Amino acid sequence: MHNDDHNEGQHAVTRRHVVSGSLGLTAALAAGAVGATGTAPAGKRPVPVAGTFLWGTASSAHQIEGNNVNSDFWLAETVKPTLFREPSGDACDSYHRYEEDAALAAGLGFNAHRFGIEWARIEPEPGRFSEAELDHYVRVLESCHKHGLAPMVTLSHWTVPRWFAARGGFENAESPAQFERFAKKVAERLGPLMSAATTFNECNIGRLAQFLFHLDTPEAKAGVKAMLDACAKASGSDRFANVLLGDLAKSEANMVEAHRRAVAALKAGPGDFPVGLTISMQAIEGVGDSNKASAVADLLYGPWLDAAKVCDFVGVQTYTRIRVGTEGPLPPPDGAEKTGAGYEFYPQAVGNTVRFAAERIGKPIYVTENGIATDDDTRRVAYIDGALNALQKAKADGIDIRGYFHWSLLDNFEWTAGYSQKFGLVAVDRKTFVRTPKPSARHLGGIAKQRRSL
Ligand code: IFM
Repeated sequence: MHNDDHNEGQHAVTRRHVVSGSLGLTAALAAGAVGATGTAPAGKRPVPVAGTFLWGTASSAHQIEGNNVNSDFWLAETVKPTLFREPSGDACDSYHRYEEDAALAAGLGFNAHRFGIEWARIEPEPGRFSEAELDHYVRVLESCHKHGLAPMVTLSHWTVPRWFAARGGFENAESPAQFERFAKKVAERLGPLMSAATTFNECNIGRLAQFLFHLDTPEAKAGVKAMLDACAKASGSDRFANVLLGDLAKSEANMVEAHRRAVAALKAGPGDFPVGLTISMQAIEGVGDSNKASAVADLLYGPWLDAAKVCDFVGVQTYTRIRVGTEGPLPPPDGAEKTGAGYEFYPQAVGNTVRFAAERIGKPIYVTENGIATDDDTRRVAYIDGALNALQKAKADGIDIRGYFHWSLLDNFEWTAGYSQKFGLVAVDRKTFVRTPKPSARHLGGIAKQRRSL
Protein backbone atom coordinates (compact mmCIF):
# COMPACT_ATOMS: atom_id res chain seq x y z
CA MET A 1 0.00 0.00 0.00
CA HIS A 2 1.25 3.44 -0.75
CA ASN A 3 0.02 6.55 0.85
CA ASP A 4 2.46 8.64 -1.13
CA ASP A 5 -0.49 9.02 -3.51
CA HIS A 6 -1.46 11.76 -1.10
CA ASN A 7 1.92 13.39 -1.24
CA GLU A 8 1.95 13.43 -5.00
CA GLY A 9 -1.37 15.15 -5.10
CA GLN A 10 -4.68 13.50 -4.52
CA HIS A 11 -5.32 10.42 -6.58
CA ALA A 12 -1.98 10.31 -8.36
CA VAL A 13 -1.06 6.72 -9.08
CA THR A 14 2.16 5.58 -10.55
CA ARG A 15 2.34 2.27 -12.37
CA ARG A 16 4.58 0.82 -9.68
CA HIS A 17 2.10 1.66 -6.98
CA VAL A 18 -0.83 -0.27 -8.13
CA VAL A 19 -0.34 -3.63 -6.50
CA SER A 20 2.69 -3.34 -4.32
CA GLY A 21 2.53 -3.20 -0.59
CA SER A 22 -0.95 -4.41 -0.66
CA LEU A 23 -1.69 -4.37 2.72
CA GLY A 24 -1.00 -5.01 0.37
CA LEU A 25 -4.92 -24.25 15.58
CA THR A 26 -6.53 -25.82 17.04
CA ALA A 27 -6.53 -29.16 17.08
CA ALA A 28 -3.43 -30.64 16.55
CA LEU A 29 -3.88 -33.24 14.11
CA ALA A 30 -4.71 -36.22 15.98
CA ALA A 31 -1.92 -38.48 16.78
CA GLY A 32 -2.94 -40.78 14.00
CA ALA A 33 -2.73 -38.17 11.23
CA VAL A 34 -2.13 -39.74 7.88
CA GLY A 35 -0.11 -38.60 4.94
CA ALA A 36 -1.11 -39.07 1.33
CA THR A 37 0.37 -42.48 1.27
CA GLY A 38 -0.57 -43.79 4.67
CA THR A 39 0.09 -43.17 8.32
CA ALA A 40 2.58 -40.38 8.82
CA PRO A 41 5.78 -41.75 10.32
CA ALA A 42 6.59 -40.71 13.87
CA GLY A 43 8.32 -37.35 13.89
CA LYS A 44 6.48 -36.25 10.78
CA ARG A 45 3.12 -35.58 12.35
CA PRO A 46 1.78 -32.07 12.77
CA VAL A 47 2.91 -30.64 16.09
CA PRO A 48 0.21 -30.52 18.72
CA VAL A 49 -1.09 -26.98 18.84
CA ALA A 50 -4.32 -27.19 20.80
CA GLY A 51 -4.03 -24.47 23.40
CA THR A 52 -0.66 -23.42 22.00
CA PHE A 53 0.05 -19.85 21.01
CA LEU A 54 1.41 -19.94 17.48
CA TRP A 55 4.50 -17.92 16.69
CA GLY A 56 5.42 -17.96 13.05
CA THR A 57 6.16 -16.19 9.84
CA ALA A 58 3.92 -15.83 6.80
CA SER A 59 4.57 -16.08 3.07
CA SER A 60 2.77 -16.84 -0.18
CA ALA A 61 3.64 -19.35 -2.88
CA HIS A 62 4.16 -16.87 -5.72
CA GLN A 63 6.30 -14.52 -3.66
CA ILE A 64 8.88 -17.10 -2.59
CA GLU A 65 8.70 -20.28 -4.71
CA GLY A 66 9.95 -18.95 -8.04
CA ASN A 67 9.07 -19.83 -11.63
CA ASN A 68 5.34 -19.92 -11.11
CA VAL A 69 5.04 -19.91 -14.88
CA ASN A 70 1.49 -21.20 -15.20
CA SER A 71 0.00 -18.41 -13.09
CA ASP A 72 -1.77 -15.25 -14.19
CA PHE A 73 0.73 -13.06 -12.36
CA TRP A 74 3.71 -14.58 -14.16
CA LEU A 75 2.04 -13.60 -17.40
CA ALA A 76 1.18 -10.10 -16.17
CA GLU A 77 4.79 -9.59 -15.06
CA THR A 78 6.15 -10.53 -18.44
CA VAL A 79 3.75 -8.91 -20.96
CA LYS A 80 4.24 -5.46 -22.39
CA PRO A 81 3.08 -3.10 -21.04
CA THR A 82 3.26 -4.27 -17.46
CA LEU A 83 2.75 -2.54 -14.14
CA PHE A 84 5.44 -4.69 -12.55
CA ARG A 85 8.84 -3.22 -11.85
CA GLU A 86 10.44 -6.61 -12.56
CA PRO A 87 9.29 -10.21 -12.94
CA SER A 88 9.24 -12.62 -10.01
CA GLY A 89 11.66 -15.01 -11.77
CA ASP A 90 13.29 -17.41 -9.34
CA ALA A 91 11.89 -15.53 -6.32
CA CYS A 92 13.59 -17.10 -3.26
CA ASP A 93 13.71 -20.52 -4.92
CA SER A 94 11.70 -21.83 -2.00
CA TYR A 95 10.10 -24.37 -4.33
CA HIS A 96 13.39 -26.23 -3.93
CA ARG A 97 14.55 -24.78 -0.61
CA TYR A 98 11.41 -25.31 1.52
CA GLU A 99 13.28 -27.69 3.81
CA GLU A 100 15.98 -25.13 4.46
CA ASP A 101 13.30 -22.50 5.14
CA ALA A 102 11.49 -24.73 7.64
CA ALA A 103 14.75 -25.56 9.40
CA LEU A 104 15.64 -21.87 9.51
CA ALA A 105 12.26 -20.84 10.96
CA ALA A 106 12.37 -23.60 13.58
CA GLY A 107 15.99 -22.79 14.45
CA LEU A 108 15.05 -19.19 15.06
CA GLY A 109 12.43 -20.28 17.60
CA PHE A 110 9.10 -20.37 15.73
CA ASN A 111 6.55 -23.14 16.22
CA ALA A 112 4.31 -22.44 13.21
CA HIS A 113 4.71 -21.69 9.51
CA ARG A 114 2.17 -19.95 7.27
CA PHE A 115 2.62 -20.46 3.54
CA GLY A 116 0.60 -20.86 0.35
CA ILE A 117 0.08 -23.73 -2.01
CA GLU A 118 -0.07 -22.78 -5.67
CA TRP A 119 -3.29 -23.57 -7.52
CA ALA A 120 -1.59 -22.92 -10.86
CA ARG A 121 0.81 -25.79 -10.18
CA ILE A 122 -1.72 -28.17 -8.65
CA GLU A 123 -4.35 -27.77 -11.38
CA PRO A 124 -2.41 -26.70 -14.47
CA GLU A 125 -5.35 -27.42 -16.78
CA PRO A 126 -9.02 -27.30 -15.82
CA GLY A 127 -9.90 -30.44 -13.91
CA ARG A 128 -6.44 -31.98 -14.40
CA PHE A 129 -4.61 -32.27 -11.14
CA SER A 130 -0.90 -32.86 -10.91
CA GLU A 131 -0.16 -35.71 -8.51
CA ALA A 132 3.51 -34.75 -8.61
CA GLU A 133 2.77 -31.20 -7.44
CA LEU A 134 0.44 -32.47 -4.73
CA ASP A 135 3.27 -34.77 -3.63
CA HIS A 136 5.54 -31.75 -3.57
CA TYR A 137 3.25 -30.03 -1.07
CA VAL A 138 3.03 -33.24 0.97
CA ARG A 139 6.80 -32.99 1.30
CA VAL A 140 6.59 -29.30 2.24
CA LEU A 141 4.04 -30.10 4.94
CA GLU A 142 6.08 -33.02 6.21
CA SER A 143 9.16 -30.83 6.45
CA CYS A 144 7.15 -28.53 8.75
CA HIS A 145 6.26 -31.48 10.96
CA LYS A 146 9.83 -32.67 11.00
CA HIS A 147 10.96 -29.28 12.28
CA GLY A 148 8.17 -28.90 14.82
CA LEU A 149 6.24 -26.26 12.88
CA ALA A 150 2.45 -26.21 12.70
CA PRO A 151 1.59 -25.53 9.07
CA MET A 152 -1.13 -22.97 8.33
CA VAL A 153 -1.90 -23.23 4.62
CA THR A 154 -3.36 -20.56 2.33
CA LEU A 155 -5.35 -21.92 -0.61
CA SER A 156 -5.36 -18.74 -2.64
CA HIS A 157 -2.99 -15.83 -2.24
CA TRP A 158 -4.05 -13.78 -5.32
CA THR A 159 -2.44 -15.90 -8.02
CA VAL A 160 -4.66 -18.22 -10.06
CA PRO A 161 -3.97 -20.59 -12.96
CA ARG A 162 -3.75 -18.86 -16.30
CA TRP A 163 -6.63 -20.91 -17.66
CA PHE A 164 -8.81 -19.67 -14.80
CA ALA A 165 -7.91 -16.02 -15.42
CA ALA A 166 -8.43 -16.47 -19.16
CA ARG A 167 -11.98 -17.67 -18.46
CA GLY A 168 -12.74 -14.49 -16.54
CA GLY A 169 -11.35 -15.47 -13.13
CA PHE A 170 -13.85 -14.85 -10.37
CA GLU A 171 -15.94 -12.77 -12.78
CA ASN A 172 -16.99 -16.08 -14.32
CA ALA A 173 -20.18 -17.55 -12.83
CA GLU A 174 -18.52 -20.99 -12.85
CA SER A 175 -15.65 -19.83 -10.64
CA PRO A 176 -17.14 -20.88 -7.25
CA ALA A 177 -17.51 -24.45 -8.53
CA GLN A 178 -13.99 -24.37 -10.00
CA PHE A 179 -12.49 -23.15 -6.73
CA GLU A 180 -14.51 -25.73 -4.80
CA ARG A 181 -13.13 -28.52 -7.02
CA PHE A 182 -9.61 -27.33 -6.19
CA ALA A 183 -10.40 -27.08 -2.46
CA LYS A 184 -11.80 -30.61 -2.43
CA LYS A 185 -8.67 -32.03 -3.99
CA VAL A 186 -6.50 -30.13 -1.53
CA ALA A 187 -8.59 -31.29 1.41
CA GLU A 188 -8.32 -34.93 0.30
CA ARG A 189 -4.61 -34.99 -0.37
CA LEU A 190 -3.15 -32.38 1.96
CA GLY A 191 -5.79 -31.87 4.65
CA PRO A 192 -4.53 -34.62 6.98
CA LEU A 193 -1.18 -32.86 7.18
CA MET A 194 -2.43 -29.36 7.94
CA SER A 195 -2.72 -27.66 11.32
CA ALA A 196 -4.91 -24.85 9.93
CA ALA A 197 -6.00 -23.51 6.57
CA THR A 198 -7.36 -20.29 5.13
CA THR A 199 -9.28 -19.87 1.89
CA PHE A 200 -8.46 -16.44 0.46
CA ASN A 201 -5.60 -14.25 1.52
CA GLU A 202 -6.83 -10.69 2.04
CA CYS A 203 -10.18 -11.43 0.47
CA ASN A 204 -10.92 -7.68 0.42
CA ILE A 205 -7.77 -6.79 -1.51
CA GLY A 206 -9.76 -5.67 -4.57
CA ARG A 207 -11.61 -3.14 -2.42
CA LEU A 208 -8.43 -1.96 -0.78
CA ALA A 209 -6.67 -1.60 -4.12
CA GLN A 210 -9.49 0.46 -5.62
CA PHE A 211 -9.87 2.63 -2.58
CA LEU A 212 -6.27 3.32 -1.72
CA PHE A 213 -4.73 3.24 -5.14
CA HIS A 214 -7.60 5.16 -6.72
CA LEU A 215 -8.03 2.72 -9.55
CA ASP A 216 -11.03 4.72 -10.67
CA THR A 217 -8.84 7.47 -12.11
CA PRO A 218 -8.47 7.48 -15.91
CA GLU A 219 -4.68 7.11 -15.65
CA ALA A 220 -4.86 4.10 -13.36
CA LYS A 221 -7.63 2.48 -15.34
CA ALA A 222 -5.67 2.87 -18.55
CA GLY A 223 -2.54 1.28 -17.02
CA VAL A 224 -4.44 -1.70 -15.68
CA LYS A 225 -6.42 -2.14 -18.88
CA ALA A 226 -3.34 -2.07 -21.09
CA MET A 227 -1.66 -4.79 -19.03
CA LEU A 228 -4.75 -6.99 -18.79
CA ASP A 229 -5.41 -6.55 -22.52
CA ALA A 230 -1.88 -7.77 -23.20
CA CYS A 231 -2.50 -10.79 -20.92
CA ALA A 232 -5.79 -11.50 -22.70
CA LYS A 233 -4.11 -11.33 -26.09
CA ALA A 234 -1.28 -13.62 -24.98
CA SER A 235 -3.77 -16.19 -23.73
CA GLY A 236 -6.26 -15.92 -26.58
CA SER A 237 -8.96 -14.66 -24.20
CA ASP A 238 -11.37 -11.76 -24.36
CA ARG A 239 -12.04 -11.68 -20.62
CA PHE A 240 -8.76 -12.22 -18.75
CA ALA A 241 -9.36 -11.13 -15.16
CA ASN A 242 -7.13 -10.64 -12.14
CA VAL A 243 -8.14 -10.96 -8.48
CA LEU A 244 -6.76 -7.57 -7.48
CA LEU A 245 -7.53 -5.54 -10.52
CA GLY A 246 -10.80 -6.98 -11.72
CA ASP A 247 -14.36 -5.72 -11.72
CA LEU A 248 -15.61 -6.23 -8.18
CA ALA A 249 -19.20 -5.77 -9.23
CA LYS A 250 -18.78 -8.97 -11.24
CA SER A 251 -16.34 -10.93 -9.08
CA GLU A 252 -17.01 -10.31 -5.41
CA ALA A 253 -20.22 -12.29 -4.95
CA ASN A 254 -18.55 -15.21 -6.74
CA MET A 255 -15.54 -14.95 -4.42
CA VAL A 256 -17.76 -14.98 -1.36
CA GLU A 257 -19.52 -18.08 -2.69
CA ALA A 258 -16.18 -19.70 -3.59
CA HIS A 259 -14.96 -19.05 -0.05
CA ARG A 260 -18.11 -20.54 1.46
CA ARG A 261 -17.79 -23.68 -0.67
CA ALA A 262 -14.08 -24.03 0.04
CA VAL A 263 -14.66 -23.83 3.79
CA ALA A 264 -17.25 -26.61 3.47
CA ALA A 265 -14.89 -28.71 1.32
CA LEU A 266 -12.01 -28.35 3.77
CA LYS A 267 -14.25 -29.24 6.70
CA ALA A 268 -15.66 -32.27 4.89
CA GLY A 269 -12.22 -33.66 4.07
CA PRO A 270 -10.23 -36.20 6.07
CA GLY A 271 -8.22 -33.61 8.03
CA ASP A 272 -9.23 -32.10 11.35
CA PHE A 273 -8.12 -28.50 11.52
CA PRO A 274 -9.62 -25.03 11.86
CA VAL A 275 -10.41 -23.05 8.73
CA GLY A 276 -10.23 -19.29 8.46
CA LEU A 277 -10.33 -16.30 6.16
CA THR A 278 -7.70 -13.57 6.20
CA ILE A 279 -8.70 -9.95 5.84
CA SER A 280 -6.54 -6.92 5.21
CA MET A 281 -7.42 -4.72 8.19
CA GLN A 282 -5.75 -1.41 8.74
CA ALA A 283 -6.60 0.66 11.79
CA ILE A 284 -9.23 3.10 10.54
CA GLU A 285 -9.06 6.20 12.70
CA GLY A 286 -11.64 8.95 12.47
CA VAL A 287 -10.30 12.49 12.69
CA GLY A 288 -12.69 15.25 13.74
CA ASP A 289 -16.45 15.37 14.09
CA SER A 290 -18.55 13.88 11.31
CA ASN A 291 -15.58 12.01 9.92
CA LYS A 292 -16.21 9.27 7.43
CA ALA A 293 -14.36 6.48 9.25
CA SER A 294 -17.29 4.14 9.46
CA ALA A 295 -18.21 4.67 5.79
CA VAL A 296 -14.61 3.89 4.86
CA ALA A 297 -14.71 0.71 6.95
CA ASP A 298 -17.88 -0.37 5.14
CA LEU A 299 -16.19 0.31 1.83
CA LEU A 300 -13.05 -1.63 2.71
CA TYR A 301 -14.73 -4.71 4.14
CA GLY A 302 -17.97 -4.99 2.17
CA PRO A 303 -19.37 -8.51 2.60
CA TRP A 304 -16.23 -10.03 4.11
CA LEU A 305 -16.85 -9.47 7.82
CA ASP A 306 -19.98 -11.57 7.46
CA ALA A 307 -18.26 -14.10 5.22
CA ALA A 308 -15.67 -14.68 7.96
CA LYS A 309 -18.41 -15.76 10.35
CA VAL A 310 -18.66 -19.19 8.70
CA CYS A 311 -15.04 -19.81 9.72
CA ASP A 312 -13.39 -21.11 12.87
CA PHE A 313 -11.09 -18.11 13.06
CA VAL A 314 -10.26 -14.86 11.33
CA GLY A 315 -6.79 -13.92 10.11
CA VAL A 316 -6.07 -10.26 10.77
CA GLN A 317 -3.45 -8.66 8.50
CA THR A 318 -2.32 -5.22 9.54
CA TYR A 319 0.49 -2.90 8.48
CA THR A 320 -0.54 0.68 9.26
CA ARG A 321 -3.45 3.00 9.96
CA ILE A 322 -5.73 4.98 7.71
CA ARG A 323 -6.82 8.32 9.11
CA VAL A 324 -10.16 9.49 7.84
CA GLY A 325 -11.51 13.02 8.04
CA THR A 326 -14.79 14.56 6.95
CA GLU A 327 -13.84 14.38 3.28
CA GLY A 328 -12.29 10.92 3.35
CA PRO A 329 -8.76 9.56 3.89
CA LEU A 330 -6.07 11.90 5.13
CA PRO A 331 -2.32 11.75 4.56
CA PRO A 332 -0.12 10.71 7.52
CA PRO A 333 0.46 13.50 10.04
CA ASP A 334 3.26 15.94 9.19
CA GLY A 335 6.63 14.52 10.08
CA ALA A 336 5.31 10.97 10.52
CA GLU A 337 7.86 8.27 9.86
CA LYS A 338 7.11 6.26 6.70
CA THR A 339 8.00 2.67 6.01
CA GLY A 340 9.74 1.53 2.86
CA ALA A 341 6.30 0.86 1.37
CA GLY A 342 5.46 4.56 1.65
CA TYR A 343 2.83 4.41 4.35
CA GLU A 344 2.97 5.45 7.98
CA PHE A 345 5.11 3.57 10.51
CA TYR A 346 2.38 2.75 12.99
CA PRO A 347 2.99 -0.60 14.68
CA GLN A 348 0.24 -0.13 17.27
CA ALA A 349 -2.34 -0.35 14.45
CA VAL A 350 -2.67 -4.11 15.00
CA GLY A 351 -3.98 -3.49 18.53
CA ASN A 352 -6.92 -1.63 16.99
CA THR A 353 -7.61 -4.15 14.27
CA VAL A 354 -7.76 -7.20 16.53
CA ARG A 355 -10.30 -5.32 18.67
CA PHE A 356 -12.29 -4.41 15.57
CA ALA A 357 -12.21 -8.04 14.35
CA ALA A 358 -13.32 -9.33 17.75
CA GLU A 359 -16.21 -6.90 17.89
CA ARG A 360 -17.41 -7.27 14.32
CA ILE A 361 -16.69 -10.93 13.63
CA GLY A 362 -16.55 -12.51 17.07
CA LYS A 363 -14.22 -15.38 16.21
CA PRO A 364 -10.80 -16.37 17.60
CA ILE A 365 -8.05 -14.33 15.99
CA TYR A 366 -4.71 -15.13 14.48
CA VAL A 367 -2.61 -12.20 13.35
CA THR A 368 -1.72 -13.84 10.05
CA GLU A 369 0.37 -10.93 8.73
CA ASN A 370 2.08 -7.95 10.28
CA GLY A 371 5.37 -6.43 9.27
CA ILE A 372 7.33 -3.60 7.75
CA ALA A 373 9.27 -2.90 4.57
CA THR A 374 12.56 -1.35 5.56
CA ASP A 375 16.28 -1.42 4.83
CA ASP A 376 16.94 -0.43 8.44
CA ASP A 377 16.49 -3.56 10.51
CA THR A 378 16.46 -1.59 13.78
CA ARG A 379 13.11 -0.16 12.64
CA ARG A 380 11.81 -3.71 12.11
CA VAL A 381 12.78 -4.55 15.70
CA ALA A 382 10.99 -1.40 16.89
CA TYR A 383 7.97 -2.27 14.77
CA ILE A 384 7.79 -5.80 16.19
CA ASP A 385 8.02 -4.52 19.77
CA GLY A 386 5.34 -1.88 19.12
CA ALA A 387 3.00 -4.41 17.56
CA LEU A 388 3.48 -7.04 20.28
CA ASN A 389 3.00 -4.45 22.96
CA ALA A 390 -0.32 -3.39 21.40
CA LEU A 391 -1.39 -7.03 21.13
CA GLN A 392 -0.54 -7.69 24.78
CA LYS A 393 -2.83 -4.85 25.79
CA ALA A 394 -5.62 -6.18 23.59
CA LYS A 395 -5.16 -9.62 25.10
CA ALA A 396 -5.28 -8.16 28.60
CA ASP A 397 -8.60 -6.61 27.60
CA GLY A 398 -9.93 -10.04 26.74
CA ILE A 399 -9.36 -10.29 22.99
CA ASP A 400 -8.90 -13.93 21.98
CA ILE A 401 -5.59 -13.82 20.06
CA ARG A 402 -4.13 -17.24 19.31
CA GLY A 403 -1.07 -16.56 17.24
CA TYR A 404 1.21 -14.03 15.57
CA PHE A 405 2.69 -14.56 12.10
CA HIS A 406 5.21 -11.99 10.96
CA TRP A 407 5.34 -11.01 7.29
CA SER A 408 7.73 -12.35 6.26
CA LEU A 409 10.47 -14.90 6.88
CA LEU A 410 12.39 -13.91 3.74
CA ASP A 411 12.90 -10.78 1.68
CA ASN A 412 10.66 -11.71 -1.23
CA PHE A 413 8.80 -10.63 -4.35
CA GLU A 414 6.65 -7.67 -3.36
CA TRP A 415 4.30 -7.69 -6.37
CA THR A 416 4.56 -4.57 -8.54
CA ALA A 417 7.42 -3.27 -6.38
CA GLY A 418 9.46 -6.34 -7.34
CA TYR A 419 12.36 -6.95 -4.98
CA SER A 420 12.73 -3.31 -3.96
CA GLN A 421 10.81 -3.57 -0.67
CA LYS A 422 12.34 -5.72 2.05
CA PHE A 423 9.83 -7.23 4.46
CA GLY A 424 12.02 -10.17 5.52
CA LEU A 425 13.51 -11.15 8.86
CA VAL A 426 16.05 -12.90 6.67
CA ALA A 427 17.93 -11.46 3.68
CA VAL A 428 18.15 -13.51 0.49
CA ASP A 429 21.01 -13.21 -1.97
CA ARG A 430 19.33 -12.74 -5.33
CA LYS A 431 21.89 -14.84 -7.20
CA THR A 432 22.89 -17.59 -4.77
CA PHE A 433 19.66 -17.62 -2.68
CA VAL A 434 21.79 -17.80 0.45
CA ARG A 435 19.66 -16.85 3.46
CA THR A 436 21.14 -14.53 6.09
CA PRO A 437 19.10 -13.85 9.24
CA LYS A 438 18.92 -10.20 10.29
CA PRO A 439 19.04 -9.17 13.97
CA SER A 440 15.23 -8.85 13.87
CA ALA A 441 14.97 -12.56 13.10
CA ARG A 442 16.82 -13.43 16.30
CA HIS A 443 14.82 -10.81 18.18
CA LEU A 444 11.38 -12.17 17.23
CA GLY A 445 12.57 -15.78 17.26
CA GLY A 446 13.95 -15.23 20.78
CA ILE A 447 10.58 -13.88 21.94
CA ALA A 448 8.83 -16.87 20.35
CA LYS A 449 11.19 -19.23 22.14
CA GLN A 450 10.84 -17.60 25.55
CA ARG A 451 7.16 -16.80 25.69
CA ARG A 452 4.36 -19.30 25.72
CA SER A 453 1.98 -16.56 24.71
CA LEU A 454 1.99 -12.83 23.99
O1 IFM B 1 3.46 -8.93 0.38
C1 IFM B 1 2.17 -8.62 0.80
C2 IFM B 1 1.33 -9.87 0.89
O2 IFM B 1 1.29 -10.58 -0.30
C3 IFM B 1 -0.10 -9.53 1.28
N1 IFM B 1 -0.14 -8.67 2.43
C4 IFM B 1 0.73 -7.53 2.45
C5 IFM B 1 2.16 -7.95 2.14
C6 IFM B 1 3.12 -6.74 2.23
O3 IFM B 1 2.71 -5.73 1.35
